[in-house]
Amino acid sequence: MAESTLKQTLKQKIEAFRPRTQKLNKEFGEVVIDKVNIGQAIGGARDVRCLVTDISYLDPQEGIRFRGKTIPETFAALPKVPGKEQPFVEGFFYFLLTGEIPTMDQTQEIVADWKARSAVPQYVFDVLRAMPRDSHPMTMFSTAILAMQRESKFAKKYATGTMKKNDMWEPMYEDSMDILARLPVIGAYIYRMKYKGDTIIPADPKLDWGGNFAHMMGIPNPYDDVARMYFILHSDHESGNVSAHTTHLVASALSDAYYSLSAGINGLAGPLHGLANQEVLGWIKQTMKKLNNTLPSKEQLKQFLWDTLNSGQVIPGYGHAVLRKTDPRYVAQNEFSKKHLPNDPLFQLVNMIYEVAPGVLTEHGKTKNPWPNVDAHSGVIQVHYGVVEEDFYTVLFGIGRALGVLANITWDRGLGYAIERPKSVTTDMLEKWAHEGGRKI
Ligand code: CMX
Repeated sequence: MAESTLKQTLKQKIEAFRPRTQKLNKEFGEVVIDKVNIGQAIGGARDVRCLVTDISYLDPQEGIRFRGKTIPETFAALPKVPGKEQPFVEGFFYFLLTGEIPTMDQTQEIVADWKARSAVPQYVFDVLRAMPRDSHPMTMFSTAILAMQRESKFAKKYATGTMKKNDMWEPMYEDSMDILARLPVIGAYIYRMKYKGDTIIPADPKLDWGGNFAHMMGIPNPYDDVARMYFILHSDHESGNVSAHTTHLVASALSDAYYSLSAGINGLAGPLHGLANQEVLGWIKQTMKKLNNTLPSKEQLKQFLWDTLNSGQVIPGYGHAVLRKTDPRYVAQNEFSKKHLPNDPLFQLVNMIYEVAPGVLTEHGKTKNPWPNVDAHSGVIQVHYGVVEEDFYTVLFGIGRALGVLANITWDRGLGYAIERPKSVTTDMLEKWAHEGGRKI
């Protein structure tokens, strides 16, 4: 296949960018941009500026910007699927990789490219079938990605011993494109095998990536637009979150994209990260069940929130390690719901929680951010369109997140980022420095 516009553009961008990174590293490596305190060493490296990405940036007040654009600006700028409200995910990936909004022709090139790469090897399905049917869908999803590692073009090229450092991004890009092309097929396969009586729906070659996912899930439109919106919103959140950082960390050892993404997906499966969307819906259902499936009053809701906190659990979907206001990804889903499902009782309940929970969390006094994150909203839209199996929701997050983390590790290799290796210290050392008022260098 001739080299695509995306790959040529990416090549030019990486080569033009590389001298900037090399100059910073060689000539300005000693310039201090931060210092680390004991709280940060123990407390998950919060606010330590030691990762670099130009693909997205998370401002605590404003929320995420993809390549400098806010969520509404991104959605407005990208080429739309004809006759649909939402943009092509394929065009969004071009934008993530290059920082340029693609033309319709450039977008269609990736649509065709991903279709050509989308065949999942049979052994991957065989592996999934060998797993107990009640395995968590995230375990199946991560396993499928890891099982496919045998296909890695990076690993094969590396094994020849002829690959130069500056050329490593190319097979990383090829692996990333292969994986992305196949993820909707794998996700929908897991869904249909596990929840829909093993009735698998083959892809429709006429459809785009998001449209095909909806089709293979067996969910009627406008679920195609839900899928496109959902994948774009969940794609990237700069590089310090668990799934992005894990993917980057593993890739820094020159592990290929399959190893790296599978590891990142395992991080996403944690309840403090991506699994929160499943937990939110479980919490909402429990609340409704206690009231014989009627909507609670605000007072009842307040009590349920306190009961959750008093039992030592977190309120899922609320709080964030960086954000200090309502997540714009929550807002985008809320706008969509106002338009498409305004009378849905679960949507009304989500809005009611938004009215009550920030006050309860503020009174509770622990969290630094009492506002909702992306996960507080996503399940409700899924239920509305018929995806009622909440343990599947994090797989949807994972398909979207792959776009961001794979774009990031392609650039990691393009710029030759080093193997990650922070330094640890002992508790004795921390206690000594604490008494001395700091580490004397
Ligand atoms: N409910 C109750 N307590 C909360 C809370 C919440 N939603 N959010 C934070 N807290 C608590 C923390 O557990 C912590 O308590 P301890 O001091 O007892 O350990 C305290 O408030 C301070 O935490 P923080 O600095 O505000 O938040 P962190 O950066 O430590 O954690 C996060 C961030 C997201 C893990 C946390 O807010 C949380 O657990 N939220 C609920 C789970 C969730 O929605 N996760 C999804 C996040 C988005 C995503 O990655 O998908």
